Amino acid sequence: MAVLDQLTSQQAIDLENKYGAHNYHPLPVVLSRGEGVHVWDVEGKQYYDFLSAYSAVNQGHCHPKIVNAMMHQAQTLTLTSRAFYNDMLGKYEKFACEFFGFDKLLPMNTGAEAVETALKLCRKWAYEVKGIAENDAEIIVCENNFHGRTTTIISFSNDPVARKNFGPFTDGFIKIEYDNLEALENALKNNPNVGGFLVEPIQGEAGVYVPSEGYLKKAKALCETYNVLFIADEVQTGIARTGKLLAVNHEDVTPDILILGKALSGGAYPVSAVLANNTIMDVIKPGNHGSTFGGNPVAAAVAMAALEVVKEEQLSENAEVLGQLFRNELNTYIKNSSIAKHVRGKGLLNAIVINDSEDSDTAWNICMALRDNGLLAKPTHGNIIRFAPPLVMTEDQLLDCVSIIIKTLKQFER
Ligand code: IF1
Repeated sequence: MAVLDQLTSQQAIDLENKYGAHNYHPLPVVLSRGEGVHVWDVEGKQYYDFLSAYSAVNQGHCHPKIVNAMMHQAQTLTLTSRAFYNDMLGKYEKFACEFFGFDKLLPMNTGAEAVETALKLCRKWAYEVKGIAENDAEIIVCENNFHGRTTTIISFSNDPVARKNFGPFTDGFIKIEYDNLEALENALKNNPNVGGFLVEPIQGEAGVYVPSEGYLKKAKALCETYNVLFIADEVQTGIARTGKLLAVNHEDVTPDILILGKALSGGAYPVSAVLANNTIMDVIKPGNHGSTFGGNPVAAAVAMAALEVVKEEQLSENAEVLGQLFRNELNTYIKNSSIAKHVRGKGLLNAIVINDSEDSDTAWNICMALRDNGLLAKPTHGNIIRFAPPLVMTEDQLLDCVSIIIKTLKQFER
């Protein structure tokens, strides 16, 4: 079969099953085109995308401004490595530092790489600025976190499926309950060697857990009191997803280290970044850290275009308004529903809790029915379905999706 022959959905699935590692269990739908809030399968059926590639496609699929920037740079200069300078990286670094309000940016490619970078940066700052004895630095993390899939990151995960048989693990992490300031203060008080606190402003994969009002602000204040770096992982919550440019903006919190990924490129290209001010970032010297593709010209061009779209199309404001509408509409339905228990979220990062046990396949079956009804979503854990459409959605499209979701949920009412 010539590789470019048009496959049927089943043929595409069979090829992945036969030749691809089975590290995912995708919903059985085979997509071949995306534009804005829509994707199409190989048979030509149209869907609303309510996952946005886990909040990487905030700007909508194949946004013309982003694609044009990528195409232009791809025909000009794709990669120099950091062995030499190029004419795009400095422009991008300046643009992004001014966009988010930091002195410096360290460019990487995936979210996990950016998280690893932030951990290394925090540790180096802990030894060279805070004065913790080398190899004694601790970083506080939260139970039920998700920060990526590298060995160090899963070392502080409590997801058995993500950890089993991948040991031995990396030391130097203290786990505390999410959204618990007393736990944070105790950890800070009882551990003099803490260099940083790594936290998701909203725990996405855990099930879109929005912390109590004021949690982030008070957590940052505690970190200041104990001279510990507040590290915000905004890979999923950033880039306008929660109704502000960054989720920490809801509480006017400025992190010491900011981690970005996913929609930093609008889903067009792997782009991630770590931002910090000079007192922190200047501990990094030549040879300390890097990557072949980190800061490549295509990534620079794509990220600048993706961030311009956020501003030009007022995606934060749109996410805020449509998010409120989504939760209001779903809450009205949930009042009389036997299948949906709860809707929660911020901006257009939301989730519905299904009235069934965590190990039931009801949430999966609902997502299969949503697919049949023309909307794509996927459960996070067990009985929780995440709903995260592209932020370019219109009110009419959102209301159309709400009616599809409610119509589908009603099919499961007992
Ligand atoms: C998968 C969800 C999971 C992230 C946060 C870092 C990363 C992610 C807050 C790492 C990545 C992705 C990874 C993908 C599914 C998805 C995800 F929460 F977004 F749904 F798994 F939890 N920090 N999240 O959410 O970024 O290296 O992937 O670029 O691994 O299954 P990455």
